[in-house]
Amino acid sequence: MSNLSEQTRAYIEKEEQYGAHNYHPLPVVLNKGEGVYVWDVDGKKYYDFLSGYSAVNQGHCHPAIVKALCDQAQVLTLTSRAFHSDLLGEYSEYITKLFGYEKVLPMNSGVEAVETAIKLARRWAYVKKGVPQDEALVITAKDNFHGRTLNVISFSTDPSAKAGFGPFMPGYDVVSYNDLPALEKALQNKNVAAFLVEPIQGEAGVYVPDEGYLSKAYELCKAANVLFIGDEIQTGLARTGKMLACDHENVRPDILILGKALSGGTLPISAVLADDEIMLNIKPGEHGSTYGGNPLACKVAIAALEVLKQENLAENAEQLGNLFREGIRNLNHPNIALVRGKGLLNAIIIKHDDPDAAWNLCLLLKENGLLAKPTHGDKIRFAPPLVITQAQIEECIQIIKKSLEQL
Ligand code: IF1
Repeated sequence: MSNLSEQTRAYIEKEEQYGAHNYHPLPVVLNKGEGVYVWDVDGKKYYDFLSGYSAVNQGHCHPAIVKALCDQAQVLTLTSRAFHSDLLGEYSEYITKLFGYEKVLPMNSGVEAVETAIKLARRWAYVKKGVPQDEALVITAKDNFHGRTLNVISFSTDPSAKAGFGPFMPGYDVVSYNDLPALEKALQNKNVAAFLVEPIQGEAGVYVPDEGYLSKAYELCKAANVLFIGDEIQTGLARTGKMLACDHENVRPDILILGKALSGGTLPISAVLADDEIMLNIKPGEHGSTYGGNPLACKVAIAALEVLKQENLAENAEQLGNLFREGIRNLNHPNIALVRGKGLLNAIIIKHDDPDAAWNLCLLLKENGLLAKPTHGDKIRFAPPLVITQAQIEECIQIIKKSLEQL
């Protein structure tokens, strides 16, 4: 904290004094965001290469999304589902037609949507597959990240997300990611309801599975009468160069989970999409949430999805992602072990004998005007808003180059 301005230090100290210490943020205090940029309280401008963990795909404070938020906020924000609203039907039709499903169940945070998907899969297993009550199994992948509720961390393999929070929920089987034989073996259990998987593992350091893994995994699930649940909370909504990461392999998840950029970073909005055969096993009064499907969220989500389409953000992510990975590889820098990713979801694996190298590089990047954060030690995720331009990507590669030279 040595080279921080007085006011930055004051903000951080107040947050530490009165706020839980459940994060270790980079020492920067932001007070403005616009497009690919954020500013700190000292007026310094940065490229945002985290994008709110991929919630700000459309860019900070996108005018069309903010307009939808502000307009609807003056009219009606919440009815609860005890009554109908004029927007839930419109939004439900819009999003189900956009992604090609029969029904949507609206929730708020990503993990709530993951919980909802698991409940739908278990209920389908009991009602449609004939799995004995309370014996449904969900298979997940090692190094998964699907959120932080007690049920979801029950199948985490990351001690920092799980240790010290037991007891945990039963009913899960974990197989190594990108490992079809392991999945095939686990699918032999007749009580398996679903396979829950991230098309690319984000928190694990942008782990891209082999070409064909997702489509083969889907086929294995179908052969075993098991639902394929795609968690696209981070990889979805144009981030990886397609509307959904599963689109790269033409896989249509039986249950699709969306979140984060569904609101363009304005408020928590998540959604679970499935066909009637799966969705209608939950009857009225058997699942819900106070804010799920609120009219404000419906209006904002339509605007956020419209922006993705109208601004061709998936195509932009595809092109600029290739440019980014090529530019980083061409640095041929000794401290870069590799760069991997798809579209504008990328990570650089740092090779350095100093265990804090990734963190120190992020501090240098900050000094040089680019905000990024390490994930799991030696990996740095680079995920700018998808509205970034080629010139800006090229400038950021130079910032990364300069920072590496200062490391
Ligand atoms: C944190 C990163 C982590 C997610 C996927 C569900 C959720 C997430 C694939 C839950 C949330 C966030 C949570 C945040 C850090 C960030 C994250 F990968 F995106 F960087 F942790 F892995 N499925 N990811 O990525 O959604 O309930 O948070 O809305 O918890 O530290 P949520």
